[in-house]
Amino acid sequence: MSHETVAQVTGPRQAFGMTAVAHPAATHASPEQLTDPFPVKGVDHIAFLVGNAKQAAHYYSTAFGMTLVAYRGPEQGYRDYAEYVLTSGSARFVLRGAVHAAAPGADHHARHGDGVTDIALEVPDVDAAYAYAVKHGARGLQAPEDLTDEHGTVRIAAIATYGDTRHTLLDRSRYTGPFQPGFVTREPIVDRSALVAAGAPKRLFQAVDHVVGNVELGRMDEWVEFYHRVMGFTNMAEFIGDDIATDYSALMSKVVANGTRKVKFPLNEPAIARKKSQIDEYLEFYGGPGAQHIALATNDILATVDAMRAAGVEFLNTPDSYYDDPELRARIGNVRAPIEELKKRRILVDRDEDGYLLQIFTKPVQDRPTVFFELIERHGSLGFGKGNFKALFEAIEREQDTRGNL
Ligand code: TYF
Ligand code: FE
Repeated sequence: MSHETVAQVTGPRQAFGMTAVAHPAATHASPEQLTDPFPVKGVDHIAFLVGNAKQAAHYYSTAFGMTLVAYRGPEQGYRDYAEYVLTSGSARFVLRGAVHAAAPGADHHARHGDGVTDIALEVPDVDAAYAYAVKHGARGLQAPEDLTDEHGTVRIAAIATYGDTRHTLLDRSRYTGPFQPGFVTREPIVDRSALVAAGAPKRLFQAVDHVVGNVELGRMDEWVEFYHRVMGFTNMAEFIGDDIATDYSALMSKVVANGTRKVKFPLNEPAIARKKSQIDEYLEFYGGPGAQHIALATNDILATVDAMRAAGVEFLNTPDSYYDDPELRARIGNVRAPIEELKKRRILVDRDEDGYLLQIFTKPVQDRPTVFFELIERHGSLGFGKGNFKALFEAIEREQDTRGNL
């Protein structure tokens, strides 16, 4: 079976699903809002619950080049958690750790280990978004409320998604503080100016490109339907279907995206194959559905990989044969770096009708084989690297084998 059958791409912009409905309250809305039932500006932040947020803040500063900008904890009268906010371009991570045994919600960490609790979305109208979602069957976790301090107001609400994961919906357009009311400004842990003077990039990545969810066997289509119904998201054409899932991928995948295609959520479910699916492994070790990987958009993947490797981040390996394959070389044509430079770093490359992309995947970033990261540098391509799925899944399986999944 050739690579081309892995994902049947009929044009990345082609979508089906929701009929566009104007929101009744959107009287002064832009033309886009008038046709988008659930306007979203982008991913506001990703919140992680971790065992030790102080050390995680160090890791994401030293290894991912992120900048600590804000904090809240017991010092601010916030009794249960310490929370560190780090940014890199428009990407923002909130790292939260319980500071005592009875912190409400801290059992999430005992169950799941380090993981993503919240994929927060910035929306222009929190009340409209929350009302639309709940009306269409979302479980409301927090009704809209204002958080206010001397820097202004953040309006915030939250709905549940797969597993114990939530989507906070927030509007920070009337807020000038470092993150949210209650947080104080913090100085960076790493002074990048010295590194930049020595030739390191200013930032290792600029944005969150997509966030992938793993759900249980047979439930992917329900979650695709959830995002259609509750948030007006539509399918992107790239998917991994039944026909090829059992051959080597051991997963099925569909991608949903918001009206502007800025927010992209691939959803995976396990497929029955020769070995235990990587998705089953995740579900077992995470203790249920959750966020699997976060793709970070970089404009210089070569420099970023070099900097992260130098800081000790481990990436999946890709065999020499991948780069020496004449079929790949012919299909890829000219990309911005010599293929030898990509090979040296084990960076994957894929091309479709819109352009090409460069990508690489880390190994899991905690003891459990659960959450990992992707770096992606896009040059026109809006896809997810379908031509790389075979090489990628073989690399993931080799990694699974080291844990005894033979
Ligand atoms: O997000 C994607 O679809 C790609 C490919 O378990 C991928 O990054 C899909 C599933 C998976 C790992 C990577
Ligand atoms: Fe991805």
